[in-house]
Amino acid sequence: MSERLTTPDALPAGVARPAYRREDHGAGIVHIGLGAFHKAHQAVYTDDALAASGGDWRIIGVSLRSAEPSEELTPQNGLFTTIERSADGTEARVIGSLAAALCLRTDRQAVLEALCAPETRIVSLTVTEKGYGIDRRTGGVDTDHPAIAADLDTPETPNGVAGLLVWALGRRRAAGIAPFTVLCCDNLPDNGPMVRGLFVDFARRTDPDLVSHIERDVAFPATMVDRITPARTDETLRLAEELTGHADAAAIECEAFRQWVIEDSFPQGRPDWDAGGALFVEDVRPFEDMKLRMLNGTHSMLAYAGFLAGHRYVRDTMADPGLARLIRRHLTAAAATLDALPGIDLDAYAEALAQRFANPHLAHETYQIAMDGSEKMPQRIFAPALEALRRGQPIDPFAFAAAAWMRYTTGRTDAGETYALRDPMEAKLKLDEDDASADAILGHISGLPGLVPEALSRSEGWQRAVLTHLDLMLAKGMAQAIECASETN
Ligand code: CS2
Repeated sequence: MSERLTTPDALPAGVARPAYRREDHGAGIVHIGLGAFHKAHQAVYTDDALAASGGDWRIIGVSLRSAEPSEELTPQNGLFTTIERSADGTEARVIGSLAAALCLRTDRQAVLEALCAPETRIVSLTVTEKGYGIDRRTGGVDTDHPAIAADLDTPETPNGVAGLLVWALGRRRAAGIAPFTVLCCDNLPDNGPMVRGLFVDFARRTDPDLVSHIERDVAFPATMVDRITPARTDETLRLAEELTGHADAAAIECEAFRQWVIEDSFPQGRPDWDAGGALFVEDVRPFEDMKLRMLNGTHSMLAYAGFLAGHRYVRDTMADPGLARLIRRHLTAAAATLDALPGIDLDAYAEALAQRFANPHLAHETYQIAMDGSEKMPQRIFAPALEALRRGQPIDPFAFAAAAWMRYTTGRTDAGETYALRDPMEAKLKLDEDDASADAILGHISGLPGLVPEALSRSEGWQRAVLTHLDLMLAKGMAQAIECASETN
């Protein structure tokens, strides 16, 4: 076993490393959700910003529950390797922007202090769609969400995102410290305003005096984030060791492509993320819609259809001629629901996505993307389906995607093997009987509150299209349903 990665000094020539002295830069960001995506994305942009323009902008990474990230990173002084994998090759880069890695459960005091510190000017978030506890119907808190329910009960000892940050904003205000900017980096539509709505509602229920402060003084810039980052495997760690000559328990792998579009609203300042290629714009919404509908929507479709057709990785779905046709069809249909975006060629974007999905060096599991469908389908599939309906454009691609997801919620493959849905609504989504009809499944899921928009369910064309696909998927299996759908279009 090689020596553990603890300093950027003794790395082989081909490995990029922080182009700045880490100890010269203090921390200015607390990031919540210390997973692979943060390490592949915001941490890399911040590394570029520190190298280009300096500043006290290193990141204190926090995971809310799992102590694993801090156990991996702390012995490495926060250093970790990103392995970029593309058709052009495999490149390792050691990232230095993390100043510390903490876990709320085990380092509670240190986390609370970091959130209240005047030096902390940004709190960024990647806690996944389900991490927030947003009631999509009201935009406020979902009182059934475990962390929301617990924190509403005991707001002085918060453990969830809303509870923790509203508490910290209250503390800062009482101490006369300017609020931090809240930077949501999850794949939610209009993510900044969405999180503001959540925090405002949480404050209304726990600390009403804080409501106008949050509404008036706290910035919640919206963002579009993008970098395909598969879950780490033993192969990732092996590759990291081979490339860097060091054992790295915190290494991750990702594609070479990355994109970040951010609303430029940072009253307390921000790192020079432009240096890493981030695009600052006034209105992020069109970029978010483009990415959520084209990349993520297609991802969800190919994940459900692909998983059930026996394809383990995204790259395998692109090697299945029928499914590849459906993937391209979905990209086109999703693009047709968007307004023109100055400077963006949607055909070229679609083509680039197809190439990214086909990346032969990325082992991105369809089962990983299939997770949390109830949190993803509304913005990825149902919103563009409604828009297509409104514009009189084809809805069949979205109906196919919806049917594939509904088929997936049965928790059984065509061969009869069972699998966990890994969805916070797992118990509600699944029907009791194993051989439920397409009609019964569609009726049941359409009836669950806050999931399928009513305007969509009321459309006869939509119902008919979903039923046709779902029926075929149940009767003939996913492989045949893919074949059939890809031939008729
Ligand atoms: C994926 C995303 O797992 C998923 O739901 O669609 O994680 C996707 O890989 C990223 O958004 C890419 O930026």
